[in-house]
Amino acid sequence: MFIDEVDILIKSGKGGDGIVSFRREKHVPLGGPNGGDGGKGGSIVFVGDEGMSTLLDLKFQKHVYAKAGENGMRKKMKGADAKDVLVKVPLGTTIYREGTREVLADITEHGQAEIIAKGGHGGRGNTTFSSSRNKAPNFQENGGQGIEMNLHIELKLLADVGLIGFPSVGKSTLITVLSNSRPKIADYPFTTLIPNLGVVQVPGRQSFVLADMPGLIKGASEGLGLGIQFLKHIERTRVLIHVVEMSPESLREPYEDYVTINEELKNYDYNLLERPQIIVASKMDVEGAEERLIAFKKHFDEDTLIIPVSAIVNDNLKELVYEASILLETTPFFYKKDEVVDDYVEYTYNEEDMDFVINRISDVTFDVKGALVEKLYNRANLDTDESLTIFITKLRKAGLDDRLRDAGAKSGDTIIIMDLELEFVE
Ligand SMILES: Nc1nc2c(ncn2[C@@H]2O[C@H](COP(=O)(O)OP(=O)(O)OP(=O)(O)O)[C@@H](O)[C@H]2O)c(=O)[nH]1
Ligand SMILES: [Mg+2]
Repeated sequence: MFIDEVDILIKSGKGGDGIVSFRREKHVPLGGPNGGDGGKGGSIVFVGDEGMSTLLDLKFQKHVYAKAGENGMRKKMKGADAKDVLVKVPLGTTIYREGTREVLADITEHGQAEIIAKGGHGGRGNTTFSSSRNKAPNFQENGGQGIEMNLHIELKLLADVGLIGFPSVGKSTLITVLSNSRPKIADYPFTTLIPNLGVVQVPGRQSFVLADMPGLIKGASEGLGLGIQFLKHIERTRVLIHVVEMSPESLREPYEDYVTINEELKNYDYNLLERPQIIVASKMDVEGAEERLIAFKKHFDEDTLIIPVSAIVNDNLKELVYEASILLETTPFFYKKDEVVDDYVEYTYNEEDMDFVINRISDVTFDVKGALVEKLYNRANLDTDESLTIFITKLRKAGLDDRLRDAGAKSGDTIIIMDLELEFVE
């Protein structure tokens, strides 16, 4: 089954909490702190895998969770880090944040790894907090929260060259003889239902990825047949091999075939017709093919390159592969005409997003929220005065006082931060 769109839920692991613990030894009345740090939570990492060509695995998985880091332990022992969860996807996979459609990653290379949800950091144990001023801190830090996110994932296969043409003209047979791909072909016309990719080796030149597409029929660009569903997979190809059957068994007229397919490409909105095409006259071993080829050629001028081939008797295939690789070298990448760069927001982690949001809820009361506040709050264990002081000091260092003043706060006003009620002191 070929799946090119899925929605999944991912959740990275929470970091392990640091702990408070003190050394207890016989004959030593006051042991020092020995609470260990928590381990890191597992991240969710997407990795490009050239061996894959569908998002089928994710379709069934529905959600991907990473484990939490272990809590710290006594004797300064750090909790174990949780393993990152690697999600393998085919090249050409784009990962969007569901809803906003923000692009989180575009996977185009084998082995390319993108952290989509980072695991929470491990919280510090009280050992880490001991200092000359405070030799016996009785507070710790909780691990950072994991990130939960709904993702929309889309696949547009990455191939350099695409095979197009009517059904049964010999596209799958070609990819089989030209590449390492082994799609299903039977003696009876076995229609390709999903795109296949194969790597074509070109002696002395760069190899390229060839895509075998389901056959197109008239009306494909309007959704007839498998057409539109798969046309998008040739959006990223740079060169098209347009296969036109010369065997009289096809019962259609080769030039009409050629025009019909080009018409479909034109009606599809990804500039597909602007891609350079290599016209391949297929099944030249069949009787009567030569005559049809001569008639076909009359519609073109002398310079048009038409390569007559037979996949069955291996005729002219080297030339075809060579021409394709030459064309590839001189052809730029194509983009959709109306591809608006604006709705394609590259995801970058921005420190400023982690700021304060201050709301004046009465004349003398201010509510402080924001990603930074939440992050620090989740990390702090606010049971002790000491950790409360640390929490507030961190907020002040991040510029909270200035922001409160900008919002109109005066000495003596009430500041609400999560479930804390504090007084603003100038
Ligand atoms: N005589 C001859 N038959 C061929 C040649 N290439 C393919 N065929 C036959 O044509 C039939 C269709 O070939 P496929 O490769 O499945 O055609 P396709 O273009 O992939 O068809 P769809 O997947 O339906 O679009 C098969 O029976 C092949 O054996 C050739 O060069 N010569
Ligand atoms: Mg096929």
